[in-house]
Amino acid sequence: MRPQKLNTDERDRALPGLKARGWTHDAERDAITKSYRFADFARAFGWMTKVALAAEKMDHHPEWRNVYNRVEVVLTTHDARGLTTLDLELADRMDVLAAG
Ligand code: H2B
Repeated sequence: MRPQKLNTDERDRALPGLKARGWTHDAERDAITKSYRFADFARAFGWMTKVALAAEKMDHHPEWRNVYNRVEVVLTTHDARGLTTLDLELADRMDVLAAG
């Protein structure tokens, strides 16, 4: 079973921690977004490669855009039309991998 869309309480509990780590909630899409900045393109793409492998294992994939050393990420669960625990997990993985 794929996780269900977070309810209001679950979302309100998750968001403060995410906001403290640089994530923003897009209420219209019920998505979280973050812009990562790395030293250069090689670091940015190296991180994307690690995230891609983790995402594939989770069968949960980011929407993202890379311009040189920046990666803009949007996480939401398309099947649920909003945030699920999969997005929280992937956000954690991304931040851990970005920390090195
Ligand atoms: N990624 C995201 N972000 N949301 C989904 O709903 C989703 C996904 N669904 N990756 C998965 C793949 C689904 O399409 C496959 C068939 O499991």
